Amino acid sequence: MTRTLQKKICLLGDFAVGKTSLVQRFVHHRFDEKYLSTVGVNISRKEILLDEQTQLHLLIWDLAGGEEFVGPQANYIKGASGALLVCDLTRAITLSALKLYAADFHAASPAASFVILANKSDLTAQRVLTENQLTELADELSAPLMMTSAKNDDNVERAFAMLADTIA
Ligand code: G3D
Ligand code: MG
Repeated sequence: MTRTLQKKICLLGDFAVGKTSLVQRFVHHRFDEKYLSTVGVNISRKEILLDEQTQLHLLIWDLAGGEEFVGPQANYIKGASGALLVCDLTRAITLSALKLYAADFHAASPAASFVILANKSDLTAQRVLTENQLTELADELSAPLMMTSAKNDDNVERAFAMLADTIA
């Protein structure tokens, strides 16, 4: 006997940290070098086999840039079971912004889980965020942390799978 769960997750993070690229990589197995600014909300669907009995249908909500995030009453964070909090290793400000996203999200969905993604790990020469800064936020939010590269397909599948495991 199999059971099917359906869960909504959101991607949160500042403009251009790589949210859409991560979803593209995870859902479609590709990375689009061409820049496509997200307008509004994109909803993608992905089926994950959690174990032999359980199939998870993930509804992945990819939000527009940080400046369009309108707080806990926003429909797109309502009903979400979890969120990927994405920062860009080459821009320090994108890490501090995650506290605000986490607070708004938590206010709307107190039981929801987070996984923090430090994206663009391929850009080693431009990296500014330190291990300490990252683990400090991870400790504060009690959330796991993963270094990802949507470009090189590094840890992307594992990051989504980690969130899927915690919400299922
Ligand atoms: P957003 O959805 O968070 O706004 P996007 O971010 O997915 O649109 O990505 C913003 C820019 O970062 C894009 O580049 C994209 O190609 C790039 N990017 C995303 N993920 C990675 C990554 O892991 N490594 C590298 N090197 N670049 C990445 P442009 O140049 O088009 O702005
Ligand atoms: Mg986007």
